[in-house]
Amino acid sequence: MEATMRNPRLVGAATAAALIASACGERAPSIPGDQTMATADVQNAALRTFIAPGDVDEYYLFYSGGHSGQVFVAGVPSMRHIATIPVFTPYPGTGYGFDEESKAMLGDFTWGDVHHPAASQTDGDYDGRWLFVNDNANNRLARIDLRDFKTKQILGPIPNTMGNHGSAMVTDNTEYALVATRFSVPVPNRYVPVEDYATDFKGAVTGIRIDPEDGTMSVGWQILTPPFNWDLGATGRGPSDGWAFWSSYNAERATGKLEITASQRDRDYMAIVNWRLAEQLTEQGRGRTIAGVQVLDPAENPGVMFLVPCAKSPHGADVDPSGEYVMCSGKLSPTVTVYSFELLQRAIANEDFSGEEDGIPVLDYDNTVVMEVPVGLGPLHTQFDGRGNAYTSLFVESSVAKWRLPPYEEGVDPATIVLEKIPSHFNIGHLVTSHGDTRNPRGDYLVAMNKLSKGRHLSVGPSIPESSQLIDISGEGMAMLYEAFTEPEPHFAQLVHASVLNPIEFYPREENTHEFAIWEPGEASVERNAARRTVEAKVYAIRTHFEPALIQVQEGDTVVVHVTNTEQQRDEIHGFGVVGHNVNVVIDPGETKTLKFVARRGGVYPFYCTNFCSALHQEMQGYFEVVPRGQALTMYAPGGDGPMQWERRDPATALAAAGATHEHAQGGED
Ligand code: K7E
Ligand code: CUA
Repeated sequence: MEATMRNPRLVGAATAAALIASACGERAPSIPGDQTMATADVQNAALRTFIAPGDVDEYYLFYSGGHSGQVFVAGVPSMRHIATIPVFTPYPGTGYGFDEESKAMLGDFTWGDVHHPAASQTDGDYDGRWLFVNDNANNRLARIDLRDFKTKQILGPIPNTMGNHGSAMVTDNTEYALVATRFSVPVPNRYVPVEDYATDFKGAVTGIRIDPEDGTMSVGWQILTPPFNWDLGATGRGPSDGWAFWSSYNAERATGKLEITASQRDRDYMAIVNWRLAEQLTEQGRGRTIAGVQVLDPAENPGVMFLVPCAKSPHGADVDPSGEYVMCSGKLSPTVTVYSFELLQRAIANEDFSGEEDGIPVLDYDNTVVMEVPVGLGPLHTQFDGRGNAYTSLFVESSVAKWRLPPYEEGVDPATIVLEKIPSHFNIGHLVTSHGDTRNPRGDYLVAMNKLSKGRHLSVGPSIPESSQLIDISGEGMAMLYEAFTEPEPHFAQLVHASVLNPIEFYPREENTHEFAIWEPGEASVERNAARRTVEAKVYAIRTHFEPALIQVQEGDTVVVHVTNTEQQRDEIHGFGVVGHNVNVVIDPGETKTLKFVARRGGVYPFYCTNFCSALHQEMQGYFEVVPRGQALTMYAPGGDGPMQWERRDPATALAAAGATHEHAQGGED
């Protein structure tokens, strides 16, 4: 034990038991990197984060996978990775993007850029139904069903939208997911020289309507905006319910060297959008139809949108749990600008305007701001603990600042508002607290998602993982607990208490509505249409075989296979991979999936179960006989038309085999 403690490289990887056993060492162990934790802190951190084998975590952390196009799921406090949910990117691990159903959802794209997951809410708190995630790259929004952790819908590309970054945030009762453009383009998109950017390019804010029953997304309304770059937004709650807020950079309407040209002004804008009014105006037909969407021009629809100046080149916009305070982090200003919603409304009512942009009133700054909180360098995003505190990520300072929310006493020294800082390693982007963007933050954990981990892990060459650090915020002071690494690249996350979710363990057979599902081996079939050169098969899958195990087709045939995994038991997943044909579908218990390929080359090609399912998993295989052109098929009637004939397995033998391996694989549990 002593030897372990002396080797700083091993301390981070040591088990809690080892750390506790060696707790009485005299010197504090150092954690790799620049951070030194006292022995007592290490012990506390180990105890807080150690989840014994067989125990489960308290929270789900859903963090976006950035340009990997996925969502990662980890347990908190252990930070153990539990699942990857593919959304915009094919993922052979779950067969996503290989079956016809998910291929259709992905369309022509094989990647997306996921930044901001938003968990559905009821009465302003997570309800565990859906997770909406944006695609910054291809202007889409996806819905993941939290009942089975699967992507169910990809909406888009959303019309009149370029770069869906300011997205997704859901309204208090998930009436809408709101999205906004990062890039501006001519609307409708056509060629206009970029030198006409300031006058002829437009951004847009869009309300994506969510069906309250099944979560189906559709484009509701759209507001055309000046060509600012909308960064990120937040929805109102309580007094600010019905409103939404977005930060923007490039109030200069500049192009070219944006790092200079878009950083000229001392202030950019926050947008204040009355989404309920946008909904009403759209119902009244006040929009112009562009690319099939009702688009509102805010100049012609007063009241739908306002602007207010905010700290220079802001990044995040956030709303506190009460809904009374709205804030904008000034990336290039060491402050968070805090507004009172009441003062914003008063300025709107009194027409207390200091200017306008393309007919959109700009509210007076001084009469709406409560405080410029001097949080530190490079503030990006803010979350809350429900005890009156806010936590802002400081990219440049590589730390998290904890500060006090208003109301403030008269003449308060702004410096005293900032209570504490804790270093993060390094260059933190987003942070998330438990239920941190709801009415009821839980105030126990904070996860810092850092952008530049710079080797706080075993070296894996130049392509470096991202670091996420778990911070305890339950006490007076913040305490670093744990550090985990992921593939690129988490931006925002949702930290949802496990009690909110109730995922299924398998798909009940009665729910399977797939047209070609089968539940008995006798229903398995292979049909060839000689004239159309197609073969369509219904395949039955169960431990430890496919029925049929041999499918004969003719070279050049288009082959469609519907595979049903007839298991009704947790974790009995089967795959169907076809060697040499770039096909692998994975079918969960009770699920049916369709795969399709063209049998281009004569020969014999195995198919096999790709998901280890039982002691006889390796035996779960079969063959495609691809009979060369001009050679007669032998398993069909002359002419190669109609049903394929084969000798079916004796169901009794099959069941016995399945039962035997079942016991072996499951240790007798049923
Ligand atoms: Cu700050 Cu796209 Cu929300 Cu990344 S964004 S960090
Ligand atoms: Cu079925 Cu492996």
